[in-house]
Amino acid sequence: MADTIGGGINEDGSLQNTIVIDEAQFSNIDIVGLENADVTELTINAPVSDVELGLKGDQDIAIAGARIVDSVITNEAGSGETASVVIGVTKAKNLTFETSGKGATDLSVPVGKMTKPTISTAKGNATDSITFGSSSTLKSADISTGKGSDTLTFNGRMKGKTTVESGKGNDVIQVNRQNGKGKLILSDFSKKDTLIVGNETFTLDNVDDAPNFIKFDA
Ligand SMILES: [Ca+2]
Repeated sequence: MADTIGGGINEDGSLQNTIVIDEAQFSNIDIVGLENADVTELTINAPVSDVELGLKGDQDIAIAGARIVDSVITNEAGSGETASVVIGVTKAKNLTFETSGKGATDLSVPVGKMTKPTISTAKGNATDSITFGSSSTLKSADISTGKGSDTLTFNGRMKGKTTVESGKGNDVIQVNRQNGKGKLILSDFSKKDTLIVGNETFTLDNVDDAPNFIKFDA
């Protein structure tokens, strides 16, 4: 039986994020700052699965600790708002990040492994930022960021095949990856987009010179 935590209104009128978790796993998560705080901090004490987080855009969320599997984070923030989430768990497997509202996404994975995530931000003009830090390992991601000028940063180890559909807008894709044999596929790289690899900058004009672990076909 799943329980919903949060979802209320703080004293300042801001909306609380929501957490849906099976009762049997409840003791595996410590939750701090769900009420009347700027950041909701989740500490995963023991692996959890099928957790659902709803981000309202008023409170940031930071997740640390042990493994999370088959979980869903939904950006429910409204237009003009930004849902910020930091995921720094040991391993996040089969994470789905989806966006039901028109709000922007600021997603950061500073450390830990993220395997087979599906990340999709608002289809509208929201400006999204997705960052994988130098101590992270990303494997086989599927990312789409819609319209708006989005920034995607891959500074960690990359494995498998990661596909990015950055949509319309002046998108910037920065790659400073550590070792790893992964491929990065920029399926809709257009003349408005910029690819930065190390200290080299590529546009559609010179994209043939980009390192060959980066592909431009769907
Ligand atoms: Ca875009």
